[in-house]
Amino acid sequence: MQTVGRMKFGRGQCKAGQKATRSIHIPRVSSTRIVKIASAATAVQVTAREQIKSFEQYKELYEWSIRDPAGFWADFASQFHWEKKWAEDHFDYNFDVRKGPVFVNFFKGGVTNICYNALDRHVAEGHGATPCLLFEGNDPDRQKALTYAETLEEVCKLANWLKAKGVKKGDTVAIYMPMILELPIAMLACARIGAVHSVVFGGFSADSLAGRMEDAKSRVLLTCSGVMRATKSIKLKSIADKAVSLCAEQGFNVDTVLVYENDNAIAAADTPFTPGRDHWWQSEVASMPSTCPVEWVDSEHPLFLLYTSGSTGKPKGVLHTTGGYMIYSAATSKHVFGLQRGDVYWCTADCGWITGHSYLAYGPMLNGVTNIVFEGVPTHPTPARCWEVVEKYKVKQFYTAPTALRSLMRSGDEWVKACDRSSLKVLGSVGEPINPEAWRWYHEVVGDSRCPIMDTWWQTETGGHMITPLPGLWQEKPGSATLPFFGVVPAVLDEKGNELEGEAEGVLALKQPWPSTLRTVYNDHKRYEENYFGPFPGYYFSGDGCRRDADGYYWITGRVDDVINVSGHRIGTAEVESALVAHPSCAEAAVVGYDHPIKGQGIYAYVTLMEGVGHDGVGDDALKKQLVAGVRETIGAFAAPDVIHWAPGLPKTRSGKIMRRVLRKIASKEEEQLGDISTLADPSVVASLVNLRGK
Ligand code: 6R9
Repeated sequence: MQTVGRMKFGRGQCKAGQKATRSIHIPRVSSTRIVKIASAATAVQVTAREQIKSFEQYKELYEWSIRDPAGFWADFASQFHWEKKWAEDHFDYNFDVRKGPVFVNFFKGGVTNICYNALDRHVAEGHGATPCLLFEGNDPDRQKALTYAETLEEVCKLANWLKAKGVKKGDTVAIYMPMILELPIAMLACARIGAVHSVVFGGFSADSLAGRMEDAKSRVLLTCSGVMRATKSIKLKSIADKAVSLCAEQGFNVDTVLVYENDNAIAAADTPFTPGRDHWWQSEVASMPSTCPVEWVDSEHPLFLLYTSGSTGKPKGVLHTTGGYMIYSAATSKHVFGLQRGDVYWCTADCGWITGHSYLAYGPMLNGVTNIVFEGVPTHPTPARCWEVVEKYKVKQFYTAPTALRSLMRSGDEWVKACDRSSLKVLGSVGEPINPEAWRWYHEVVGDSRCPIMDTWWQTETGGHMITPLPGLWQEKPGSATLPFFGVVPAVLDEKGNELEGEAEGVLALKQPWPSTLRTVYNDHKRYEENYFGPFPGYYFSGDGCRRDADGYYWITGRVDDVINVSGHRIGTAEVESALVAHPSCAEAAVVGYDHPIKGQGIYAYVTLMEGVGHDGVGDDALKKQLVAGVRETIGAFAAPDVIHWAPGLPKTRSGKIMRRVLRKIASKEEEQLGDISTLADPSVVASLVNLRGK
């Protein structure tokens, strides 16, 4: 592992692939950081509103998008409904903290509504009968379908219910639900009335849900009785109740809870219910009027909050706004997946993560496609499940995470080959670097060597794809996200913030805003500026390392901060450490990532016990179990450490800083490559830690 300044380079999966047929020159842009760019008055020959047919066309459009973002994005936005058009100088920004507060505006002066554009617009254009949402249950016999017109009615009913409960424009609404149709419906209902949704992934614990509701001041919570995931039932409402009590203990009252009865998992009779505060979805929402006027909002009106992990303990509430997010999620969905109205598209991500926001709830519906909402897991009842769903609905575009592919790949090719996948045209990957072996399996076995693979690099903060291939327009290389999308100007920086040209390795930063740039960290603009714009003034700092090869292709090498990526889920090591330290026997904890064959990275936790606990700082298996259970309780099951390593002492510098580099080497059994450890206060700690491996 290489060290650049304070930052560590993560796993290097960036083996050079085959030579690309063409190389691309990414134009440099002006270094002026405070800019106001008016729309170009020149007549435009090309447009990104149509399908893009050649690499030359991409290059032409890309150059336009960088030279004149205001004009380029206005052209794309013109196909949507705007109650009021944006101003001529709708785009301005400052990315340089030295010059004043960081801000980004797109489509300033414009007034619109994303729910209107995702639903009403299609109905108004005569596509109300097109299937919009297809539900595929955990149990393969459970399915449901809603057309665009029916989805609109459901959204309106819920929007009316929310209004009846006093939810107003700008209020935040927490959503803690499994992958059932009511989840995207709830998101759209909030957007319809200008409320800001804050979806909390159904795998999070009561503590995590409570922290998010409190931070966002969400007085209304939409939830569900429970869910079946494979053969396991999860009582979501019980967890939600605990979260509401935790909020009350902190003096914050969640006063309205709407509960959907998911009776195949947990019936109403088995669901805790507090009359007055709680309401049953099926009985109250169904009787609401099925039309609801749209709340027209300014382009920069907040659309949603989504909490994500960073290098410090407290998750950040990433805020996205309406107009820019709408246009960027629509544009990336359209071009990256080649979407056309009526296509059957399937993204396996949960709406609790950004992928489920941009590439399930919003982007695809803005394009009028048919979206599958999958409640289950890819291996239930058998590892053929995904391919059976592909065959059943004739899925054209399929978007999933490398961790799912690695686990399916292990189950053998026969599950895939037993199903008809001839409908597939485009395959996508997201969430973590895809190792070339999984890439090839995806391409050759799943896609029968016919379908291009879109390895999409992006983040909660970017709201949409940043670096990604476009189908068939240039040659992919297994493991590379390839080239930037329109409007995206990547830069590879050295540790001092110098931009590296040509072939280079460093940290990945972005030089100018794209429409769905995060606008702030909720209630903490200072943290936004320090975290994303502080490390390299003038740039958005991604937190990822990358390499650019001779063809200009980007290879993401993993996080360079204290964030680990487990099965595509971002987890802050500091969050796991504070959950471990909450155990009365734990004096100190240090968490690092290590290579895991299925999850990409696993969680490796070093634990120092309190004086008098265990023998010579070594505990027993029961204590390990308790520590792991504590993390499940505090964060959620997906953050449970894979390994607990007893650490009577941790490798610290004389100033008391833990040398995580050393811990990573010991976790990956590479202690012979420790490098210089002379700055350690007590170098003998290393040998004693190595001796305790597996204890
Ligand atoms: C969309 C999403 C973001 C982090 C990101 C990076 C990793 C995502 C990737 C990828 C390599 C890809 N990441 N896609 N790394 N190749 N195609 O996952 O958002 O949950 O915020 O995670 O995930 O490390 O910084 P989020």
